[in-house]
Amino acid sequence: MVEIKACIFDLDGVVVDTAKYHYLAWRKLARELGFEFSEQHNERLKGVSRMRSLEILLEVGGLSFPKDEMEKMAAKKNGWYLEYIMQMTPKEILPGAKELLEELRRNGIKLALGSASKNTPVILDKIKLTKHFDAIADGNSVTAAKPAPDIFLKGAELLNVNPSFCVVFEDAEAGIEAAINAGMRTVGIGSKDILSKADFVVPNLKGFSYNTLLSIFNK
Ligand code: B16
Ligand code: MG
Repeated sequence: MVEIKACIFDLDGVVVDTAKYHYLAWRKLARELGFEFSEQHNERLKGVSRMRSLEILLEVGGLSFPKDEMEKMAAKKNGWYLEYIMQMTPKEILPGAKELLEELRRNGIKLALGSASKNTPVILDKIKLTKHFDAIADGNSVTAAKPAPDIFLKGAELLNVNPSFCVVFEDAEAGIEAAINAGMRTVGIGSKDILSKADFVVPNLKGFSYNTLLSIFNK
């Protein structure tokens, strides 16, 4: 039996689908640079940091630039991305996520958000979920990107819970690896093929309850 004291949620792909906005902004940058960036290419950017995303994008376009140019490009893309996320509303919370957060809190489970995104505070504010979390570990407080365990370890530290009592909800392979590297349990959100390293995989959080969590881990 595994005692569960805390749950840590990834943001993009678990609580909201911001990947579609990242995609539109990256595609705009790619077009400006003279090449097409497909949705399939965009899959490679999920869960990955902003600068690593840009490196992958430039790799797709067969281009390379000095570091200072890359910083400017990343800032430009983020400006476009911000225009999209500023329009977000609570309607964009993915099915089941808010209900699960509320039920977990009622059952005494501590809650953290663990995301690579530096825009986490803005997004949580727009979808009105900031107060649903006891702690926030994001790209502003942690520099080492997933699959490094740092973001999730920071979340556990802020909650004052030992990593072995934490369950991470993640949609990206790099995120599942980060959670495993942190010594935590994992629930993958998405496809079993991609998230094969997770303890358990569900297609989304719809209908996922506190009892589901207990039935998976309290055996
Ligand atoms: P930003 P997550 C990640 O969010 C996204 O999946 C990834 O595509 C993005 O590059 C990264 O955040 C950084 O985002 O540019 O807003 O700092 O899945 O860790 O919640
Ligand atoms: Mg994600």
